[in-house]
Amino acid sequence: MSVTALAPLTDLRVNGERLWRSLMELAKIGATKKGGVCRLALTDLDRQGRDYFVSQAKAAGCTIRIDAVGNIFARRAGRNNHLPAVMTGSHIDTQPTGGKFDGNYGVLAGIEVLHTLNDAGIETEAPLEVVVWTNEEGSRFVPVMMGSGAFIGEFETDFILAQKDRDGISVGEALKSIGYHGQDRIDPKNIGAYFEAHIEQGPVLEANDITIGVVTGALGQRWFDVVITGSEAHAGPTPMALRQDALLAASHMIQLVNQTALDHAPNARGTVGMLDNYPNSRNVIPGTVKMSVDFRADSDDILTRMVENLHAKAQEIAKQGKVKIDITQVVYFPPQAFAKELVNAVRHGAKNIGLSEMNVVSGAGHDAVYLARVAPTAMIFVPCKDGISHNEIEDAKPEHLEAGCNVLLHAMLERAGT
Ligand code: HGY
Ligand code: MN
Ligand code: MN
Ligand code: MN
Repeated sequence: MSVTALAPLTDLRVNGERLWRSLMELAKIGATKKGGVCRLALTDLDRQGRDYFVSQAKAAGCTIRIDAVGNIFARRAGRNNHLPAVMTGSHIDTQPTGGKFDGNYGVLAGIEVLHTLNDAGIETEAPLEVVVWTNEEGSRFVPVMMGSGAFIGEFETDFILAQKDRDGISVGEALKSIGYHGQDRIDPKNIGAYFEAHIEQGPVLEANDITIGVVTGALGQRWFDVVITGSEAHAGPTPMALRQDALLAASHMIQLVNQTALDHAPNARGTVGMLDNYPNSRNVIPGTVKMSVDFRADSDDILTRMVENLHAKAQEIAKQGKVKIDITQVVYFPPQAFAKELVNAVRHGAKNIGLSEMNVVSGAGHDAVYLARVAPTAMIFVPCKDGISHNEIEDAKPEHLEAGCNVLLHAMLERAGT
């Protein structure tokens, strides 16, 4: 982008209290007894959260556009609106036992940047956009990072609208029911830069007493649905040798997923997060088990080797248990490095503000992973308490959230020009 970025207004700072207040306001929508948030994608609670974001964005002087998969683009005009927008954002859908900050922080930090610029009467050369991406979590609907993936063309819109949750409700039906099935077409090639602020969701920053994580990239991920088919039978008369016990086979698969990750240490991850046992009756030998597999690694080759091992060993488990094991891939994206020029802008931004910083690799997936395929992209991490996330006790310090938002402000200003 050929904008001569003037020296950013280095003493400009966001209003940390206003940011914290907005986070606590949003956290009320889907608040759980343990202090977390359950706001699953495209539920009525997600609608309420979206409505809150739109009201905040409009109050900050933005125009709103919504695309066909419900991504919300809040746009603050610049002097030259033909320039590609400088974009930030994240997600407001949460895990069932989610926290106040995962995703929500990146969205409201973007709004806080706009409020700060408005208060200071600053007009940027390029327009700015704050985005809420649909269904980043992949908890109710797969694939994960659904909205940003559709936006950059990783998924066809019709494919996404047809995806169903466990109750058979499609994304298209859910979007219509919450009134966020948009028609606007936003060009993914017209983005000058994308920044995403996020809590680290791991222990590294806190353990090193560092305020800003300069995110150099994110692990690759491959998710699978596994269906194990045995045969229901009576738990009493059926001798052990004659059983086709799907849950016993699942127990071996769980061990296999765990061991495969351990065998590819130190940056490989393997998790079975979801398991449905059928018929789930005390005195019936389980006939069917449906389970998830979440593999992650910092190299595509390692991911490939982990998956090959999974398939090979699963067939041995199937043979031994006289069951059938079907493995279907539902998510795949390779490890993603972020743009050096933007990663450096985040680092310099932190240093200019006098904040401690260090390089980190994200173990979590983020919408930034897909945006990095169409625009220069970088992420800003801040610590979270005990590195815990995807847990209702997720917590973060107001001063860290404010610091990350200041880095976001200056990184966006530098890119957009004033
Ligand atoms: O699974 C992830 O990495 C993200 O939280 N969706
Ligand atoms: Mn997140
Ligand atoms: Mn998450
Ligand atoms: Mn995520």
